[in-house]
Amino acid sequence: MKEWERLTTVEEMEAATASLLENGKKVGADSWQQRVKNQTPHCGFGESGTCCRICSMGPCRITPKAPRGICGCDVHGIVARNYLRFTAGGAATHSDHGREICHTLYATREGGNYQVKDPEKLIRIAKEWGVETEGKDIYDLAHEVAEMALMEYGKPFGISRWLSRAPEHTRKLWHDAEVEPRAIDREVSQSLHMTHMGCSSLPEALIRQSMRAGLCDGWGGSMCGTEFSDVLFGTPKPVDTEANLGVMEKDMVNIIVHGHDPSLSEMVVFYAQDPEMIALAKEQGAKGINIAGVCCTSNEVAMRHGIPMAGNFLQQENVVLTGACEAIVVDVQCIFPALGPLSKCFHTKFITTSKIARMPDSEFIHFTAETAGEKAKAIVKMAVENFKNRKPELVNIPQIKQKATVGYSVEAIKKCLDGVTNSHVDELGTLKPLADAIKSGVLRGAVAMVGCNNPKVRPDYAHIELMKKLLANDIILVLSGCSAQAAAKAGLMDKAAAKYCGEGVRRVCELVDIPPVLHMGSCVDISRMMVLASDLANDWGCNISQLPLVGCAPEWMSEKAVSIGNYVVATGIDTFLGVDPYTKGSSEVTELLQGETGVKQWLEANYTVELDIDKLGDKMIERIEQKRAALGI
Ligand code: BF8
Ligand code: SF4
Repeated sequence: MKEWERLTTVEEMEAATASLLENGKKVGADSWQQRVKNQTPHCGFGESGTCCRICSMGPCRITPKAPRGICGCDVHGIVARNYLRFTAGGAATHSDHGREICHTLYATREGGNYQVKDPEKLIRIAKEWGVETEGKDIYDLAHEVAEMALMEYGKPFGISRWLSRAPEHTRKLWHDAEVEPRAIDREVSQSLHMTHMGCSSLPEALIRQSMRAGLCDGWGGSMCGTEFSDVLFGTPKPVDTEANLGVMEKDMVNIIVHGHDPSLSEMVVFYAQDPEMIALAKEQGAKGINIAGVCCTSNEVAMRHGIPMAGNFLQQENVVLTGACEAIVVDVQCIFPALGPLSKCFHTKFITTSKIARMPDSEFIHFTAETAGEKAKAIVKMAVENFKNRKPELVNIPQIKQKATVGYSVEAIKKCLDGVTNSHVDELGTLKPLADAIKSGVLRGAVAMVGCNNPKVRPDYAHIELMKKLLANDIILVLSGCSAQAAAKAGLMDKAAAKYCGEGVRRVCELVDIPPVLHMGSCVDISRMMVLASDLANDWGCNISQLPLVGCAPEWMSEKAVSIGNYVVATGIDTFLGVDPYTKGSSEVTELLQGETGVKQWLEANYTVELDIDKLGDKMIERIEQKRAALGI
């Protein structure tokens, strides 16, 4: 086993958290660590998915003595309905984020708040969608494509436009399994219809729709989110940054951006660099303005601007507990309502900006595309003017941080590979060198590791330990979401970390000049991974399900994660979970998701749920080796 001495350990991160919790105690702050204690043990019915409350004859809870709900629904129907509703929640959330981005694209204009930063990508997508681009003003084109994208949400006929990016074989599987997503809103809405009292209770039908609802996210709403964010704000390319709480600056105004939609964070980042605002910060006694991120918003601005990452999901309270956070500015998703009362214990301004995520104890500054500039400036000003209210005796910034190189969009990965091999075949490059490295065994395979933190798993430990184990076994990683931030905090996104990996990973990293784990972005950016897998299968000449590639979400917690899991599986990629998705109460649903006769038969991949993290790693390695053996490599 190689030494990983350059890494920040989970123990060091936990020690930092402990010292911050002490800080919190001084002001009577609550914490998730305490609330977990209050909430455990969790309800066994909820955990196994066997409680139904979709009509007011219930709630019905299934036990050996009461094997059916009042309407007669059995445990399998109840578990499957709950699973589909969970998926629909996630698909709706990602897709609505994507919709907001489409609206932002529609609001672009020359010299306006929002502009087209990557016109080449816009033209590429327009051509993909059969739009005439010749001689067209780029903003006219942006509006036309944005409107087409918005129609994807509610078009009455046809299937998602984005499906044409998938290999022929995958599309046929989707068609034959009747899971091709149609309009995005239709799949979400139909999922709710199917799970209404007195509709579907047949597990197979509910799990098929769960796949379809997932696909409308990954190959629909999320893909809109990713692709048009690139058009608006630039397609990520490798950029250096830093990660962990040590990125907060004692002598500067610290503004934390948190949430998901880059439309907000991009503008806040822009106005934090405004000379007028910097001068104001200096007037207040600060050395300047420091922006850092939490959760997926952090991934977005790190990938495009190198903005440092203060932390991931279960670190969001920590940024306030430092006593050095002037403002935490949020939009949507994964925001703890706890931030309201917590910020009141400090001088921190908790600023909510979206009508979708309203919270008590916050200051609401409604942010829209039309008013983005003035609102972002007002937010930055509010933070700057709050610097003087800081209580120096409460300032405690743990001095831990690591260097990271982030920004590996599919385009960037291809460019890095091209740089080495000179195999430039077309405008967009090729993944052939990656395929060759895997075929030759220099790399054994790849893992897409994604997802959240969850107090049910020791935070970040599963992510980091699994990554180390896979890297030692010459398996390369692509990451997104809070998993990516776990890696960055540990130091695994520092190119220097390559030397601790297996011989093959080390050689590839040094040759291509990449870190051993590649940051592909936020959770909507898992759509990038779907494109990567599709292109790799095409360049390889095999099906996606044959590739020595698996997905993994060891610490997942959100509905979005289940929606993601479903579209990753439905795309032909076996997916490994470290937290149970509330399905263990039904043997039939478990078989459909994890066995050989459900999704595996329809879509050539399935789930593995394994709560022992070491075994989870072993199972992934075993699956990758099985795929290699089946390919004869
Ligand atoms: O969408 S990984 S905790 S921040 S849900 Fe949330 Fe999970 Fe983080 Fe981004 Ni994704
Ligand atoms: Fe109970 Fe059936 Fe109503 Fe669910 S739908 S709460 S199982 S009666």
